[in-house]
Amino acid sequence: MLAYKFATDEMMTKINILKEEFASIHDYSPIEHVNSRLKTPEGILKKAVRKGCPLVLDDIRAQIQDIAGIRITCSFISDTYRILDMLTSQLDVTVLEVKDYIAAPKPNGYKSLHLIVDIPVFLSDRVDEVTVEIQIRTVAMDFWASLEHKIYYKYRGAVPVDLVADLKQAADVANRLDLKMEGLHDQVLAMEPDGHSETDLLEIAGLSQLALPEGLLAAISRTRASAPPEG
Ligand code: 0O2
Repeated sequence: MLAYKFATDEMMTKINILKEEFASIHDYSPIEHVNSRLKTPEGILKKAVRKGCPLVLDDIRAQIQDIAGIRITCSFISDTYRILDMLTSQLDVTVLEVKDYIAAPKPNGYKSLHLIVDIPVFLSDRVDEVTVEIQIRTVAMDFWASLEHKIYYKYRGAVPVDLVADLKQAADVANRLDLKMEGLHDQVLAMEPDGHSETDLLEIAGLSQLALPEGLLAAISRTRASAPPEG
């Protein structure tokens, strides 16, 4: 379990670096929230029994791929694929599987991108390749999945037919919201290609007369724009 904890910590560092880099350089982060969890030994055993996996450590390690789990929530669908590309292109990340439940949702309406990777964990006497599952989805998909998960557990899997139909309908509504928000986001981006107009720079009294790099002026302008009003 310790190796899974270290692997989670490593992946979380990678994801937080991407998040902070985006927020600082691009003034926007495709990542809204990140959280992680380790499956409990009881949860691992239950899943092993459910999947018919032999209760032997090596088999469990190979077949239960979400012992270490990370969930990334994004604002827009395009961001989920962007994050997937950024993580899968890192040299020390070995991609085992990508399950695209956004392009091909589960019959109940579940949508999410699942990325299963191996990551090296450097221990005192060896290097272990440890599997981590990363679920990447939008806020709307996450909202739906959390509620569906609660309902599923409340009814111990035997969810009444009406509720199943309502949940499917809610998943469709969430998808329409995602598409609408993405469309609005695209419109805003098309209006302001770099998010800051020329006049922003000129409004910085005095600074524009100095021979400062344009990028620095833009950064100062952004900081001022995002600062709360004085007084
Ligand atoms: P928990 O309690 O969240 O940990 P497979 O090996 O592909 O046959 P597996 O490993 O279940 O089966 O893979 P899958 O389908 O990609 O699911 C992995 C995890 O995704 C699940 O873990 C859930 O967290 C989530 N998930 C998958 N399907 C659904 C769904 O329909 N609704 C919700 N809310 N979450 C889902 P666990 O261990 O099943 O559950």
